[in-house]
Amino acid sequence: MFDKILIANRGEIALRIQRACRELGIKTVAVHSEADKEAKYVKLADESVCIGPAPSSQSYLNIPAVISAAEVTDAEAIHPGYGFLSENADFAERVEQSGFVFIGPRAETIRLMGDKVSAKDTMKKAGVPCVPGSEGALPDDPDEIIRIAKGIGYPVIIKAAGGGGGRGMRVVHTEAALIGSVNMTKAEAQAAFGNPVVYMEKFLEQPRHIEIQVLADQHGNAIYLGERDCSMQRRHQKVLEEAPAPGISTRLRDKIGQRCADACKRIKYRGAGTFEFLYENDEFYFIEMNTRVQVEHPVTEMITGVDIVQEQIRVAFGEKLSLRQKDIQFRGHAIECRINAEDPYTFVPSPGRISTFHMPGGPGIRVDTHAYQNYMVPPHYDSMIGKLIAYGDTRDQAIARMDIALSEMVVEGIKTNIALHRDLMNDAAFQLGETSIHYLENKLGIHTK
Ligand code: MV4
Repeated sequence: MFDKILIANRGEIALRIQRACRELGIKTVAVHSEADKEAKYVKLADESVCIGPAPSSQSYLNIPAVISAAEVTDAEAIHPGYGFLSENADFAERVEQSGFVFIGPRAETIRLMGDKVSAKDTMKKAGVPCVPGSEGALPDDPDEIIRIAKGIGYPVIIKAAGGGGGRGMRVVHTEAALIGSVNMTKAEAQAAFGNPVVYMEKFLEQPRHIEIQVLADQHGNAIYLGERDCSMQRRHQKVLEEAPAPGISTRLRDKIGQRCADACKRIKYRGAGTFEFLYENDEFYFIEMNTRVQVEHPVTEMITGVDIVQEQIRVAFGEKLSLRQKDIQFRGHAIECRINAEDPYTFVPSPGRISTFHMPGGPGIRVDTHAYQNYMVPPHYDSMIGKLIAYGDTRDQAIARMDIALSEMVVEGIKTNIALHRDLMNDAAFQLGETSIHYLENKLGIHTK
């Protein structure tokens, strides 16, 4: 196994990766910005290197600084976590060219999935069901674009190949608005991503956002770890996630899961990955693939017992997956609430010093956080200060345990979204598992306007 890994990230995921390394007997190097000098995971790491000033552009996104830190500490591999450099193909390439192992897929896979047109084309060919739409990029000829939209049927959505995660999209309801919208999306895509390529899909009105977790090794093995429902979101920021997704049958899970695992084998995928789908009228439609570990991976760990981060490290080292598909059993239900330093209803960030910090406990409760009493939440980064995960034999038990855990949780000195999560645990539609990607924004609209 690796002797030493550099963790190119911060916050709760830096701590999470460090814990996985410890259990595997691997030494850790923390890299940090000047704003994160006092962080818990920096103190707990075997070694640490300051890689730059607070702004992430000068520290966590500074590729030469990260690679130099690996060189001076003699680390063998780099774990990128999520966000920052985790889906940067150029970074993955430079890590490997410098003689380190990138804990993630090959650079070429990251590049393929980063372009949403090539990602969709690849998955369609691999037998993964996709949203009906244009065959690849839209052509320049307006008449042809009009013909494609007619074939799909309105409403349609125009998406940028370089976008993803909700950036660079436009819904079109009528033929009269089509060409103007395409041209506007192309111009925005060029400005934002340096790539004017756009494609077209049928616009699904009330879908759920359900994703499939996969793991693949370098020996041709790939498995799926079931799905997560991430529909509860606001402005493309997930608020809570759960596994399994309410109402998905074992048969449908196995069918879509196997398609994803087979696609991984076909493209020689390596590591952990997530297939994002829109789910409507009992059908899955692929939209994008994430080539990193995700924030919400713990809900899958809770219902499968698989340590996803340890598996990432093992397969990066070249080991075979420690589990076969038949070893994977889905048991119980897990919910994750993202705890953010923000106003619970305006969502305005609320950095500052945490004066009081009490975490909940008890059966089925897991807390992944780097925060502590007197911790200063820096204003420079994402506002997530931790994740509260509740497991139960049933969804109702997981909700009840989450509500109790939230009631025990005390975070003072900054604002948090704990009150919003309590509200959601007691929301009738959430309790019935009857929500869509638009549910939270509609609910908040009614309460705040
Ligand atoms: C869509 C869609 C409806 N129809 N595609 C937004 C993020 C990006 N990953 C894809 N997104 C969407 N694509 C079709 N054909 C609606 C969304 C969407 C969405 C998707 C997942 C989670 C939250 C969302 C919020 C608004 C829109």
